[in-house]
Amino acid sequence: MNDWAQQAAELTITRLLPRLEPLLKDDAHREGFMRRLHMHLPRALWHLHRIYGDQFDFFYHLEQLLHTAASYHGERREALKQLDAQREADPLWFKREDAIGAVCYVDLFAGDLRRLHDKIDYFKSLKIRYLHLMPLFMTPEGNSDGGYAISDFRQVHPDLGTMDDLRELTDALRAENISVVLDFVFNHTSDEHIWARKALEGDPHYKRFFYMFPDRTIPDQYELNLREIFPEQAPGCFTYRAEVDQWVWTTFNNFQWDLNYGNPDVFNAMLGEMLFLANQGVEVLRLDAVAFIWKQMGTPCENLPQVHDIIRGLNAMVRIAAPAMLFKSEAIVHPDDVASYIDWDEAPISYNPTMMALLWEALATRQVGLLRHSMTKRYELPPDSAWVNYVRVHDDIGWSFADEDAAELGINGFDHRQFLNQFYTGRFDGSFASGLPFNYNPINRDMRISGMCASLAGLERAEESGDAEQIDHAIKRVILLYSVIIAAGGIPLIYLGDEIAMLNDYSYRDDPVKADDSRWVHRPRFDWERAAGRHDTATAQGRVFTAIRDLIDARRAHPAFSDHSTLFFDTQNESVLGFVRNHRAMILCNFSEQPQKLRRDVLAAYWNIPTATRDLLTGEAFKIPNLFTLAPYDFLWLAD
Ligand code: OTU
Repeated sequence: MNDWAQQAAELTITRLLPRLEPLLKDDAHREGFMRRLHMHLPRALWHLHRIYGDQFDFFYHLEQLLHTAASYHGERREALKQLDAQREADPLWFKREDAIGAVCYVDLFAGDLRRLHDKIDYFKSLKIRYLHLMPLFMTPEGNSDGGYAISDFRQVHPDLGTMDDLRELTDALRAENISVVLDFVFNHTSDEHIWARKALEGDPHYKRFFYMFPDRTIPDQYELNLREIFPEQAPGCFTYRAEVDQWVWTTFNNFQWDLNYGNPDVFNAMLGEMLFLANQGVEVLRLDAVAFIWKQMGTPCENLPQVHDIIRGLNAMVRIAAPAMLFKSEAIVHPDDVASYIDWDEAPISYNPTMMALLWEALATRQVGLLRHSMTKRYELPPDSAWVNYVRVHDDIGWSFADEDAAELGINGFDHRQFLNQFYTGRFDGSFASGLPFNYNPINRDMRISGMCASLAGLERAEESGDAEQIDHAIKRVILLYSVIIAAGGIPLIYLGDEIAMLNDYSYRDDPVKADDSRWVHRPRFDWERAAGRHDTATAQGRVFTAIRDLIDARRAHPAFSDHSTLFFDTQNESVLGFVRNHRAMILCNFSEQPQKLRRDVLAAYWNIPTATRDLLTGEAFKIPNLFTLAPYDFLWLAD
């Protein structure tokens, strides 16, 4: 940004103000809007000019954008404007030790939006502060990619309720200090979205909302460099539509049409959808498949620089109109690219897919080297941003660690991924895991893994064999992984069902709509009967639930767990992960089924050990001996 953008923004405001006046005149919060307009428009203008500056009617588009921002601000309810003020005063709420997250499907967890009210006590029992509800909008009948093919961003799927229900729910959750997170599926719409339908009718305005080609010439050129995301169920990146005799860009399934952000009308329309959701009380938007939103011939069309301009432009506009709303990026890509989206002015929070994948890698190998090495290099973020750490979500596990990180330890990334895939599909001798392959690509032998946390951690096999020690180990593995994400800096995200150790659900195989997508194996209906046993520590669900609840309580009780610093270090034991939090707490986690020895003098090199240390999980004093043992899959949280 420079003086030019500053001056251009001021000129734009002066010029367009008369046209914004009617929208703002009854707005009690006009002043705040104007203050933020002066503050953020230069930024918006700078980024938008980089991508749309060569359009002859650039300032017309800018006027449209300001119009969109002012009108949604005008419609924003008083309660949400108060929230705006609150968040402006305390923007980093998501970095506190009480920032605990959870994610669930409305239908699978509660039935519908109204019945979700009855589950608020359950969220409260886990001290949830951030609740991601999986896509809940209108979709085509049948396969809708689990809700990620949206036909109308302003209509709740009738099976789940109405927009009024959603608003009521966000109000009820906000009253309990729970922020609602929704997906913003903005790389594509379903082919039943009104824009796609108009395009199919041949409407030239809406044809430009998508990428449409008269024949295969250009698609073939693009495809030379494109990655297939779903090579099994949706090979290729383009889909022929006879209605218009055109090839449509469809990165994901053939019914998911990529939006064309080269067209500023798309940017403006999507800003409107975004602000509409903000006005329903949504506080965080998960930017789905963010890497893919800009295309350029001769490139893989992922993580291009223009993607950042678009997100930063949207960020600036949202700051003006609905500053309580935050972006979270969903980029399951190379760790450098994951990091490229994380910034206060872009996406302040982001999934941490590298840590997720490497937690599973460490469990399989019983070695924490790669996890430690990658996290030492990559954990630190700009101070006003945070990771969302997770063990499982609704998607597959992709082994998206950096090959160069692996090579630095003498590990061949390709071979290691082959091993991990064998291990987690249970084909590797001695594996404890029951996972399923997801989208094997025979050309590059790439594959991802589906499965519930507890099944991948060995509970399913152990229960089948009835081996008590194996059952015990499996339960401990689940708890161990959650202990890492709950202790680490950022928002720990519980994939609901994991906390009661739910297992794989193979019933999707009988449903023709789901059968070819193994991710459904880890999207079971929440088992409330199993949950009823969650306080009984003689059961698997009881052990996992109480452990996770206690970890959350321990985290909330100590300032060492706000997101300030998380320093990974070498414990001099290849099976034990160690990290120090805010210079005040030390976490030690044994990733093997063997007891592991640790030395006080090694730990003391990374942590100025206080005279009186406490085990935060038992609450008791713990004097660190010169040499001590961590039991199989055990962990310690030590602090002053
Ligand atoms: C996201 O994930 C969603 O989380 C998926 O559930 C959707 O199917 C998909 O977008 C389409 O909307 O391919 O396997 O590299 O991997 O964005 C998961 C990033 C996915 C992609 C990721 C995508």
